[in-house]
Amino acid sequence: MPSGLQSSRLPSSPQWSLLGCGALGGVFASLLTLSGQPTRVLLRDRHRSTLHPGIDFTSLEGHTQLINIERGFISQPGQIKRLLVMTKAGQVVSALTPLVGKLATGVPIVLLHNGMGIAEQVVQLFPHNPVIAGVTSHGAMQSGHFAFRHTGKGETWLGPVNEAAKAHAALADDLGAALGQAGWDEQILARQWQKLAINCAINPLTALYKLKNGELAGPRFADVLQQICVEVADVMQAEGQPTSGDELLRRAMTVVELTADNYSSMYQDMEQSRETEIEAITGFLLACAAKHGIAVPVNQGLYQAIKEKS
Ligand code: KPL
Repeated sequence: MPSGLQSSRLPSSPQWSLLGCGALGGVFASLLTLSGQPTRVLLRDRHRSTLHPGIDFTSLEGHTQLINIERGFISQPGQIKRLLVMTKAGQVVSALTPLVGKLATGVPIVLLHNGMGIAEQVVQLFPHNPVIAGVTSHGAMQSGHFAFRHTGKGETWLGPVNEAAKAHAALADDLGAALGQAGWDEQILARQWQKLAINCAINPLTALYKLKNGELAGPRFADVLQQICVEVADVMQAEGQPTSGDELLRRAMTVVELTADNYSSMYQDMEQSRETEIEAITGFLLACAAKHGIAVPVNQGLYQAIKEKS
């Protein structure tokens, strides 16, 4: 059963090590630090020679402050007590691989990225660690070198990927103390699918047409959004996730409204010439569709268009 959303503040907690300091990683690192929880960012070794100022963090209310944050490097990670992985989906495995053999058994690994199909690979890499999957609807933007803006307050849900992770529901309480809301849900797979559906609907279209999320509410996108959602619903049903195209469309349009002024992460990635998460989002959907022999032509077309433009 899902637990309620938590926002309790715990007196002291083990240090968070954050892997991946992009827009969302930077915002989470800032919010965790501001909540008084010991936090550091783990950078890749190629960043050793780069200048690392403090984090220039702009809150939802528009207040900017400089946050001093401890840094470590992946080749010499020191003692990791709990690991929060916030790299892009496509970089999770390569970022974690150098930590194989260096992470103590039992250290929880929390994965917070868009898309699906990655957590299973992490369980194979770290068979003796609790692996936790998360979904979040917080909005974030990177506005410069180590400069991050929190652009939307959302919910965060965590849940176990493997058996060992089931003992770590308290991680959601600590995240909740920093983010305002976070909850633990044993059925995290269902939430991952719901988020995947929203990402399939919003991310490729906003990236291809260079739109803010809210612009998808216009009448010219009504048909394509409905087709995307019907195809995703077909695949979800085949995967044992009961839903309908209408339900997914309603959820996607709610997010379009709530994040109307935001640029999707895929839009931001394309603008910055970064690798997008299309493989873990639409690519994952296409792989599941192929497994069940389901045609998903609209999502297929969007996948190809993003690949060609990237
Ligand atoms: O998760 C998102 C993203 O941009 O990746 C959405 C929900 C679409 C919000 O922008």
